[in-house]
Amino acid sequence: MRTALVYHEEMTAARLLWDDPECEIERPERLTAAVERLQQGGLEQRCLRLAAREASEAELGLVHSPEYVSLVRGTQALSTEELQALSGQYDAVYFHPSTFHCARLAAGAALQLVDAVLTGTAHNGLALVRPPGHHSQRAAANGFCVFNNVAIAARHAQQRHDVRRILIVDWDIHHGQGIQYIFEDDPSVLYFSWHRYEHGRFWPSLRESDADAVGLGPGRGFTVNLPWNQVGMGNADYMAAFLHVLLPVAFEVTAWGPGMGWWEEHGGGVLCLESTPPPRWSRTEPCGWGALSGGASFTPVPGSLSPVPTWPCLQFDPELVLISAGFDSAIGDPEGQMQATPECFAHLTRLLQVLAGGRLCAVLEGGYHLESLSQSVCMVVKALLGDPAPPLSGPMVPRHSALESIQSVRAAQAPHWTSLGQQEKRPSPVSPGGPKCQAAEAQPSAVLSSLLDQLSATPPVRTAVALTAPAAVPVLPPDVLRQEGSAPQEETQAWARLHEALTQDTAFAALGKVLRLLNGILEGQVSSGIATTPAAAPTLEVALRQGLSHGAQRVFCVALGQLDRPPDLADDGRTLWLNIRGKEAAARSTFHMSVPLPGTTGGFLSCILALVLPLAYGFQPDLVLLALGPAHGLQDPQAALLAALLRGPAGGRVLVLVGQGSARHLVGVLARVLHGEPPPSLGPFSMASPDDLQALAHLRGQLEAPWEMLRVAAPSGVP
Ligand code: X5A
Ligand code: ZN
Repeated sequence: MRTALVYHEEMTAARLLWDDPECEIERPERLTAAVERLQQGGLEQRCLRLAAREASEAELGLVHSPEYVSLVRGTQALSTEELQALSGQYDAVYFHPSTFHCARLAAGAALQLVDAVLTGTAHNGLALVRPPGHHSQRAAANGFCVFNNVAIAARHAQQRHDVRRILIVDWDIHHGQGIQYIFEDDPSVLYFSWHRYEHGRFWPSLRESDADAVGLGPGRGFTVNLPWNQVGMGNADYMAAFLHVLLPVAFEVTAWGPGMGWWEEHGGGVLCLESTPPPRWSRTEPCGWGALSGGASFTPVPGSLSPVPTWPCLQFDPELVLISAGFDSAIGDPEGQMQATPECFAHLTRLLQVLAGGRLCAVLEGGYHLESLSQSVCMVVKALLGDPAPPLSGPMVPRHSALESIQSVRAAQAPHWTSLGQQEKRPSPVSPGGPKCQAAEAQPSAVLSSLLDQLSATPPVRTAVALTAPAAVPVLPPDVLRQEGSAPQEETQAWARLHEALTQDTAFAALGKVLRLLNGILEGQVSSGIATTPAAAPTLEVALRQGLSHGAQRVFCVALGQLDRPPDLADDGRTLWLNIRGKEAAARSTFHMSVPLPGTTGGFLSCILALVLPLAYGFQPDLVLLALGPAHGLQDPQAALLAALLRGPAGGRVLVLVGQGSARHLVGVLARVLHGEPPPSLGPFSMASPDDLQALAHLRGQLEAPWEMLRVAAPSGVP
């Protein structure tokens, strides 16, 4: 993974020259602290360092009016008094004689980053910039922002690199209303923002920051606002927002857009304006599965009317993801007053890395607590470099208020997104406030100091592969370790006694290798591994028992295909067993459940986002076992996506067991994603079928009391 780091020291030149309590937090030390911490952590050295260039005035003109650009240019020659007077004309802005230069470097850094990623010089990257950008508008500075760095980068990517569909994820704690205004009627850019809102009381206190602002005209559904109505949101709330709002939409966004079939409603039908298939669903009325059965063979003809609905296929693959990466959403920040810890940003990054072939460009926005900011920046860079993300700390229980927000944005977006269309029918709570007892607030200083050591604790080997049949060697990335050795004979023999099948020659040999690999993972020498075995079920059982007896407190087992949970395994809360296979959806206990293998790729995606990952993050395992047993039924890209996302919950400790009969190609694909490469595209896919959704809804109903990460709405009744 080559990660670009774009920076220029001269961006520290601008600073506040007079007294202004609102603006004083935006200071040069924000950049120097973050860069220093990256150097201390040895992370800067691992990146491709690029010096920021200035954006040209033509490039600024992609977003800003010429008059506004000249006005900012003119500030270079103003006296302090004149600068202060001009600053007063905007909301929460200060100008300095070097502001124009810094702001051009900030926009230019975002452009450099996008150029590096879209030309293949880098896979992903981060631009550390100031001033920030997301509040700035076509002809106005706002909220410390002068030029809209991310918006300019998005337009540039579209015009210079022929990228069409762009996802902008704004995890800064303020609403980037500037980005929203610039793209509000444009369906080629999907803008997601969460922000401290407090029912409109928090700056910038705009009506259009609420969840019901969804975009205008053809851009309806392409603005996704998630307002937080209380402070104190933490890791569970942020993860829930990504799993239950952003990612379902992000996977679906790619379904259409300019160049992919462009539709307009006319009376009783839709008019196809462009013909490049696959066309999209009707935008105003996402349809049920039943209505689609006849539509699959429909071929769009430009200028022709077709009945709504049209086509059940969706095309996975956004082309670029831009992150408005503000860290005032992290613990300790005076603006956000939130509780998310720095490693949460590694997990958010990890989730986004499965989109757009990993083409991820993060551009700094806010973040005013220097320690929290620096650590969060390090976490994002670690994730971009492919390092495992430290496990999330704290209770993984979303707050009542967070669930209310998630519920309201899902409801507001349901008309525009098929995957959010299935609203749970439940009464809203009687009183809007009154969250139930939450965990005590974490102390920022304690959290931040204990996290420091984790920055360097990364196993020396990231990925190892242990194969039974040496002839079937897949193509592997160069630094994936080929593990030839086995556990000591006695250890293997002791475990092999458990099952007749394990005493067979090849199964026994495979078991020895699996144990060796697993011990490497448990002892912290190896992060993740893949092993093949002719006896998947008993080998999985041994791996589980060995994990539990050698240091793992909790093990999450995801078993695909014919792999039953060992009946005599203690149901003591240390193992969470999820079977994904042909039979019906059932929760046998809080820690033992099964769901049918979805019949569609859309259903499989929903299964991962709505079930597997909420369970995994809620359980907080220290080891994940993913087993692909007989008749697992997964296509390579599906297996790769699952494995990539399962790197998150247990600090990257994943052991994948692949039963014999799976193509060796699969082993190569899995090794690459465990190693940090983005999973291959899912290709065009069908949305979840009613059966798929039914199974998920059934399980959610049974399980959301113990597993609160499954919730997509606040529990009804008085909380
Ligand atoms: C980029 C950013 C915040 C402005 C706050 C004004 N701006 N009270 O975080
Ligand atoms: Zn901010």
